[in-house]
Amino acid sequence: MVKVITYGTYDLLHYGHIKLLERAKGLGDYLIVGVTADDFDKNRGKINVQQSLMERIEAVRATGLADKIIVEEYEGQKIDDIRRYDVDIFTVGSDWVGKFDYLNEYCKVVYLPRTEGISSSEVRSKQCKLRMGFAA
Ligand code: C2G
Repeated sequence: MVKVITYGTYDLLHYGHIKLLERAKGLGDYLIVGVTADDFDKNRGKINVQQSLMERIEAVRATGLADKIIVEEYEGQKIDDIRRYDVDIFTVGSDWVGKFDYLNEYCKVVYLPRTEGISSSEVRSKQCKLRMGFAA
């Protein structure tokens, strides 16, 4: 059985995330998704996250693509997870090309092309414009 792992914040889950998860699942037989804890995101500079960890986990669960969902809480956890779950493939979007090459020591690393034209920031800003539109 080929085990695949991927990580993300998955704030305001959109089709870019879903396409990534679908392709990650397609790389193997069993997909583990690591959802970032709120503090972990703050520490890595992601301060605009709108949804709580539980909401983001629930959104990933609802896709039906994850066989297992875990929480990413600390720097260096990826290596621990790959060992703990006996992972064969680590994958993430192409916005991270090169950043996770160090994991090649532990498993295969695959960068999947990012979906163009959609991001959590865009969804957040559209939400904001919509709210302002209603208020006007
Ligand atoms: N993604 C994508 N296309 C988009 C937006 C995101 O393929 N238009 C991918 C990202 O490359 C990532 C996943 O969807 O693989 C989740 O994206 P984010 O929630 O933005 O998470 P990210 O900050 O990339 O965290 O330890 C955390 C991970 O390293 C990745």
